[in-house]
Amino acid sequence: MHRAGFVNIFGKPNAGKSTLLNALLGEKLAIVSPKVQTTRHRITGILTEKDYQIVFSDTPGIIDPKYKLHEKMMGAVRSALEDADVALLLMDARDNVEECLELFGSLKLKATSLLVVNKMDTLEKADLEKLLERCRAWGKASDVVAISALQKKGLNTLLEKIVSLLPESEPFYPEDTLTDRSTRFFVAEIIREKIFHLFEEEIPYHTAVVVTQFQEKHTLTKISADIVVTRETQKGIILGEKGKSIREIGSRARVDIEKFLDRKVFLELHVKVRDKWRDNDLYLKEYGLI
Ligand code: GDP
Ligand code: K
Ligand code: MG
Repeated sequence: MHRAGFVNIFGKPNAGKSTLLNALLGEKLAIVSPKVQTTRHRITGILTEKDYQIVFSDTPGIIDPKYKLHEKMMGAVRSALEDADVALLLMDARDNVEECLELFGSLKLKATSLLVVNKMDTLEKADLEKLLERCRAWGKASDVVAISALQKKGLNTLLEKIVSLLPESEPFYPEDTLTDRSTRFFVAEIIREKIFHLFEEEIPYHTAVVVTQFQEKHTLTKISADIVVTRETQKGIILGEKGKSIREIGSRARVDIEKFLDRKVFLELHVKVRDKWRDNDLYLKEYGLI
């Protein structure tokens, strides 16, 4: 019998959704950083084995609709909620368990769910046992699983439980499909990840990355990208003294893009100022955010 279905990963910012998706797929699909709200888009990763295919989605963290961008992100969370076969409710083992369970309960899920306690590596055995007992007593999920996405522990058990909850179905995608996202999208995400790693506080949240040129030449791929910010002062910060910062973004990003494409890359970055891009539908559309 062949099973196939859609599985969405929910959880508060920093629960480890992107790390889990990457661990399950074995590729760096979703960017990971310790900052909240790193993930702006739904990212799909497809795991195909002989007798099952799972289409995973990482959803943006659940947050306040403060800007238009946030409203769109909430829309993505809701649409993910509605079309999953199985929802993974992911919590950080160190978070307040009652708050997490209340949040998950408030989603009023119709889909079958698995309560997944991530970061089990951070707790002592006895504390973990106590936490799992509380989670089992909750009763709103089909099952409870403890994992460490970072250390790749408990993932096989998690996969077995997911598969057992999927409907009988033919695969949805050809077996060699890893994602429904374009290469350009991943390139932009890799550049955005470097900005998250290099700059403090506000800057990354005011930044979008758009790949403007992607050309496969004979021995290398030539890529140009715009880093879009909202103010001149931010442009100055991204550039850095004598262009030092943007060169650093470029060289770090190039290393990862070359790994991702398995090709030599020539990367050119430009900074553009676009006042209030986060509140402008046209820009959001251009950046693929809506
Ligand atoms: P997301 O916001 O839910 O997508 O979370 P990320 O995947 O970006 O992870 C947030 C942070 O938690 C990163 O610093 C990860 O390295 C860390 N993290 C994720 N999974 C684990 C885990 O199993 N154990 C530990 N100790 N840290 C983890
Ligand atoms: K994060
Ligand atoms: Mg994420």
